[in-house]
Amino acid sequence: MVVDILTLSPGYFASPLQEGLIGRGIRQGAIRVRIFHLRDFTSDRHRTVDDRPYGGGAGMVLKPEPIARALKFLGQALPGPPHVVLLTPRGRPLDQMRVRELSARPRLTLICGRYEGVDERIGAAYCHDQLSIGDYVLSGGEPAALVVLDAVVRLLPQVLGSPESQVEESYEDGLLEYPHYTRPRVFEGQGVPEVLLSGDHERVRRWRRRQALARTWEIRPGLIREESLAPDDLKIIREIQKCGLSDPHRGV
Ligand code: 6GU
Repeated sequence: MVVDILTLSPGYFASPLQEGLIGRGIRQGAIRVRIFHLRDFTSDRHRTVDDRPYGGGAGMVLKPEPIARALKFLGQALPGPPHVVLLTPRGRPLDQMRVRELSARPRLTLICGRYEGVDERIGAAYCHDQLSIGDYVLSGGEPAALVVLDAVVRLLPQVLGSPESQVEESYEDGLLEYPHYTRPRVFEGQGVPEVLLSGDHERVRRWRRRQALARTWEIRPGLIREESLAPDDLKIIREIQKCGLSDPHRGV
């Protein structure tokens, strides 16, 4: 997979691309990441990338021409057209389903907007998608590009250490994950739920499912679509609705 990032802060990416799973993915050749400075695609003496908004108001707007030039250049540089994504707080919310779709693309181009905005005509004419990473405002799309990259890389099958057990991870089945414990058995007065020490795999499985459902119900009820729940899960949800439950030490 080849990911191209268009940015006004190319230095921003220097160390994140060397670290962790992204760094490993790059070293293993599972993914190639290329950083392009938008200023390199300007054509005036001052290398101008932004301008005042039509209609007035505060802030500056990223001019369309440098972005268009960069995208045309990238389109030529490699075979196969890239999937072009504009990162903006006004985009559709990123979720694991979109991450999965993105990770299946052979080529991805991420455009880092600045929060004042990118000229609307870029989104309209050049972008397949506009994505936001959450309901808050960042000063630029660069952190969002790293978020997308991290989430995508960990799904690439060639990346060593990308978990096989991804179905158990938060969001892969639409639920938040159950709580985890490791040694010591007592930490600052807090124990470990007895069921996890029981060695009874079926009880552990049921407890984890119940915890996942309870946590999701409490913290992110919007993630639970009752019509798509299995009968067993629905039964658990009904019980949680009646008695409330996510204390890990109660209930199996
Ligand atoms: Cl993608 N960009 C900016 N500037 N702010 C954001 C965002 C993106 N997603 C959430 N907030």
